[in-house]
Amino acid sequence: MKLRLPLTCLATTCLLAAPIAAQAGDLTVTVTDTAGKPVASAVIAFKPAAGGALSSADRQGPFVLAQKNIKFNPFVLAVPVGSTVNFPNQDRVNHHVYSFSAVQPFQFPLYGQGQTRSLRFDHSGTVAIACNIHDSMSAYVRVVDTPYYATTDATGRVTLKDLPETAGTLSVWQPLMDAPEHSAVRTTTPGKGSSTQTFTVKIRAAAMPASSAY
Ligand SMILES: [Cu+2]
Repeated sequence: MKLRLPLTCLATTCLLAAPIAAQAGDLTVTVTDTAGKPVASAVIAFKPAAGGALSSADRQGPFVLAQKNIKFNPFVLAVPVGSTVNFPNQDRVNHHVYSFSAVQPFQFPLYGQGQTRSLRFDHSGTVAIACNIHDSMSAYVRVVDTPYYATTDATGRVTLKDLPETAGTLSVWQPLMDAPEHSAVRTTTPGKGSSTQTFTVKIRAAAMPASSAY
C-alpha cells in the first residue's frame, strides 16, 4: 500500500496526520551469483512485520504470462495474492498450459492463437508452469503476500519504492537458486531516503537456459 497524500495539504501537516509510519524511501537491491554476475528473474519482496496489507489497486495488474515463440514470457512473473493472471496464446500452435504445484494446480486444455485463459492466484508461494505439448516451455508464477515486490532484469537490480519505515523481512527468490525453497530471507528496516542491499546467491548454472533474455 502506498500513501497518497492529498494535493492540497502541506507536507508537514500530512506527516503529522499520517495514520501509519511515514514513507522511508527507496531500497535498491542487487542480486549477483557467487561469481559476481547479475542474476535475472529474481523476485525481491519486502514484507513489513506489521501492516503491508494488499489493496485492490495492488491486484489490478494487468498480469500477463504469454506464450510466444514456444516460450513463456516472462520466465518469472511475480503477482500479489488474489491477482488474476492472463495467459494469452500468441503462437500459431496450440498450447496446453498446466501446473502440478501444490500451491495451486490447474490446467488449461489445448487452446490456440489469439485465445486467452485466466486464473486467479489465491495462495502465496511458487507455481511452476509448463506446457503439455512442448516440454521445453517453463515458467514460474511467484505469488507474494506484500505490495512491495519487484523482479530483477538482466542487470540483477530492482528498486522497491516508497517502502514504509518499519521492520520487516526482505526476501529473494529465484527458481534456480541452490537454497532451501530457492529463497533467502533477512530482516531489515528500510532507512530514510535511498538505501541499497545486496544478495549473493548460488545459482545452479547447469540449469540456466541457453538464452538469458527471459
Ligand atoms: Cu506449448
